[in-house]
Formats: sequence, structure tokens, C-alpha cells
Amino acid sequence: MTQPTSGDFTKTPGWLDWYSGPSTPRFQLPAGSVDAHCHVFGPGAQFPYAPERKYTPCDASKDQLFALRDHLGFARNVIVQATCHGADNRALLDALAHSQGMARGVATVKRSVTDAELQAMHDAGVRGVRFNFVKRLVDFTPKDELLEIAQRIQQWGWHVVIYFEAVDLPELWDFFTALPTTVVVDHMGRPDVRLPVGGPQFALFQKFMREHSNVWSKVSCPERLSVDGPAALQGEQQAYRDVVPFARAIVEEFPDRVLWGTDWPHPNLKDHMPDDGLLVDFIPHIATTADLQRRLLVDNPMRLYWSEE
Ligand code: 0GY
Repeated sequence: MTQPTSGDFTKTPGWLDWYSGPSTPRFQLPAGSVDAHCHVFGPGAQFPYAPERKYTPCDASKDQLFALRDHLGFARNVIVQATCHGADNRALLDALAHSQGMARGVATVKRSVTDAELQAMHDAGVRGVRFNFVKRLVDFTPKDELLEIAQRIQQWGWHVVIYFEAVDLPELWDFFTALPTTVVVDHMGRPDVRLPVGGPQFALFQKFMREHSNVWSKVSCPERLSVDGPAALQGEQQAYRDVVPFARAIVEEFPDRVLWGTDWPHPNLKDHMPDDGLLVDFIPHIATTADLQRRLLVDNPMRLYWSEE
């Protein structure tokens, strides 16, 4: 991907716009459900994208996010800082400020962040920081800097969100298992779903969660992980069915440490843009009972992000 220039906010070529007319889900979300992984992008004219970004997204504002929340039947959002905004959290903080307490945030910070800035972010609703190891998205940050940040955020009770690809887990294992906070993995550590769910790659991720009770997982992004894709959405067959065994295994073994999110507005998708309503309809295929659904969508995110309520 070519590096965009700082003043040019033209969307990266090939990038699909988010789906502006999502269907109404057939699956009725439990009352109080949380969309625990979504983003706001700009608008670039108000909140410029970071000069070091690897892509330029289409704008996706807080008002559009809140409208989607209401349309799908969610009560709350967890807004995750995306790499296109770097460590400039202004768009995120603006969204939190206008959410009437119905959104929490996961920020990106540098070692230079001050305690006063962390306190202000906490007061605004930030509850975690995100460390991104997906090489197409970010430049390398030294591990000692990340560990220092993880140690500092403990005093606010924050957690660390990590984003990586399954092939990189062995190399990152020692760093991840040294993190002193709750650790939340984005999208199950991006398994290759062409491999067997019982194979060594996913077994390593399960071992990571099994041996480390501070590790949680988002069972989100079937549209990103799937090779089968969404074609079945149009027919009787189930969409993204190759992702189901992976997500179900995690939900059923770790029902108190899983989260779900739309990933709206779905950065970096070039082949297919999901209908968020149909993504919600995917949930009962991976959390198959009302009890599992309530833990995934309400109890777990509330415990992690609104613990004071
Ligand atoms: C996601 C996934 C992606 C992007 C980012 O911060 C980001 O830019 O997270 C991706 O491209 O896989 O969860 O939003």
C-alpha cells in the first residue's frame, strides 16, 4: 500500500464505502447489548488523519455510528482507535463526549503521554489502549515502550487490546504473556480459517487463552476471516460458515471472556462490504443459547467497560 500524503484525504484506491442501508437484523439482540468493536473515522476535515497512516479511510462520523447502533438494536459502543488516526485520539474523544455515557473508548498512546492526559482520557471514558502488530497497518514500536505503557495504565484499571495475525503469535507470545493487565485480542488473533479448527495454529491461540485467565477475545470480524465469504447470505446457507467453528469454540470454552463487535465501518475491505444487519444475524450461530448471547453481548462488555454501573 502506498503511503498517503498528510494533507490529502482521498480514500485509498479500491477501498469500499461502508454499507449505508443495513438491513434490520432478524436476530433480536438482548437488551443492553454492546457493540464492543467499532471505529470513528474523522471526518477528515474536522479530525485530520495521521500523517503516518497506511491508508486513508472514508469518513465515518460519530453520528453515523450512533445511528447504526440504534438501527441494529445495540445500547452502547466501544470505540476503538484505528491506525489511520495514529495516536491522535481527538475523533475518539469527541465521539465519547457526545455519547451521553453510552460509549467507551480504547485509545492509542505513545510513551510521551502524560499522566494528566491519561487521567483526562479516563474521565472521558477511555478504558484501554490498543497495541497493533499487523505489519500492513503500523510501523514497529519497541516492546519496552509498549510494556512501559501497559504498566502505567494499570493505575486506571485499563486493559490492553492487541491486534495481530495468527502466524505471528509464536514470536509475540513472550511479550503478550508478560503484559500485566487484562489483555483483549481482536478477532481471535486472525486465524487462517482454511486450516482445521483442531490444528496447531488455532490450538496455540486456545492455549494462550486457557493458560492465561487475563486474556479475552473478540469473536468478531467473520467477514475479514472468511474465505467462503458472504455469498450464502443471499440464500438459505449460512454466511461466513467457515468462521463458525472457530468462534463457537472460543465462545463455548471461555464464555466469560468474549466480546463481539461490528467493526463498523470495516476498514480496508476491498472485496466485499458486509451488511451490518446480517452480521448481527451471524451472532446466534456462534453463541447458540440465550445465556451465551447475554454474556457475550451484555455481561462481559459491561464488566470490562462500565464496571462502575
Ligand atoms: C479492524 C481491522 C483493521 C484495521 C484496523 O486500526 C486499524 O486500522 O484495526 C484491518 O485492516 O484489519 O479491526 O478495524
